[in-house]
Amino acid sequence: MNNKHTISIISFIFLILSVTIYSGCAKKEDTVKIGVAGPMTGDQSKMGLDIKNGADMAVKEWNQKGGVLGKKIELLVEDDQHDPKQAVSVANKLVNAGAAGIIGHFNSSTSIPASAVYNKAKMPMITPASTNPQLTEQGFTNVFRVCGRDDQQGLVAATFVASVLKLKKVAVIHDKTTYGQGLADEFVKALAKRVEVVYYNGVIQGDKDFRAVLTSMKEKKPELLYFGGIYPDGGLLIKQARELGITIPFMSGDGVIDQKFVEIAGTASEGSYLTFSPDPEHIPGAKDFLKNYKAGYGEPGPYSIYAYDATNVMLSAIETAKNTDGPTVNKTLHSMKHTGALGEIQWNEKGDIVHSPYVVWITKDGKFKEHWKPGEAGQ
Ligand code: ABU
Repeated sequence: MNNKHTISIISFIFLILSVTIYSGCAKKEDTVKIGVAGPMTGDQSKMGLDIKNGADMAVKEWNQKGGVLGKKIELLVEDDQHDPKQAVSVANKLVNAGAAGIIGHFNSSTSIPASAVYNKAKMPMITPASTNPQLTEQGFTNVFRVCGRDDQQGLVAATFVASVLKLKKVAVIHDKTTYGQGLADEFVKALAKRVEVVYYNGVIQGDKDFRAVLTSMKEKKPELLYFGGIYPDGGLLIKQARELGITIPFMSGDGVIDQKFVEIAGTASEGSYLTFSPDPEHIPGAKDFLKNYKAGYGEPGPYSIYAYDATNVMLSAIETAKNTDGPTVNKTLHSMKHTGALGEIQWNEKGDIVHSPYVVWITKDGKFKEHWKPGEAGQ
């Protein structure tokens, strides 16, 4: 090969490298990508879409003010179909797409396996809704939640049953999922033998007929039915219980508190006790969120505001860190005190919020109303 040829080949390689490096940089610098993942289709899609809308609203507000780090923010929406395997696939997709952070997932059974993928990539993850304690017990420095935990939620439910309702015998049914069974077990643990569990059983999530389980439960004469699971099954369970003449109170957690529960159960939803955080309608800082969300997306679901706060705190951390480097943003999140629509967000070393938020709500005239909070009379 003569010198002329060598120079031409080197020039060609240099040109290709320059184009590749330039186009790579240009692509990377276009936008800051934030992922949002949850069940966007299927029977739990109401929750996934609520979360997507909350994140979307926050991103739009940031973009109207110029974005973050001088770039527009792009929301990457992924559907995990509340399936753990699909969640891992979605997590890999978001990592490969170069997302700077993830808002999600909804289900603890998807957040936990997906968190391992994000952890490997050192990508910050803030779940608005996954309450199973295990998520933040893995020692991951990139995992955060803006909701509470099921050990806190189970304790509030158990205190209410034992000290306010003063019951002696309860039945516990769960949906065999990480969240549903986990919450049911936390409730049983927190009863601490003050109340006898006369019936304990699991059902298959998505089943349409719970009559056999309810009939065997009825024979044990419990004074309350506690359910660990999500609204599609919770709604059907209490509807069929009432059809079988079971009149005892029904109690469940944050996976059930949605208008879809009322739609499915109808009048059987009346009087249901549900644990969740306090009503944003009574939180002054939530006023603008509620007004703007209703104007843009309709009535907010229980976790819309959590997704909004999670997205805002993620973007604030990126802005404070002055870059999208995962470890730097994770460190920033750990040291942040952020005032969100729901109030102050501050995390402990595990990534759990410092204050437990749970109160007991009741279903009345097809709506949810705050009913009792720890510390009130009756304990
Ligand atoms: N916490 C409500 C349901 C979502 C989950 O933790 O699975």
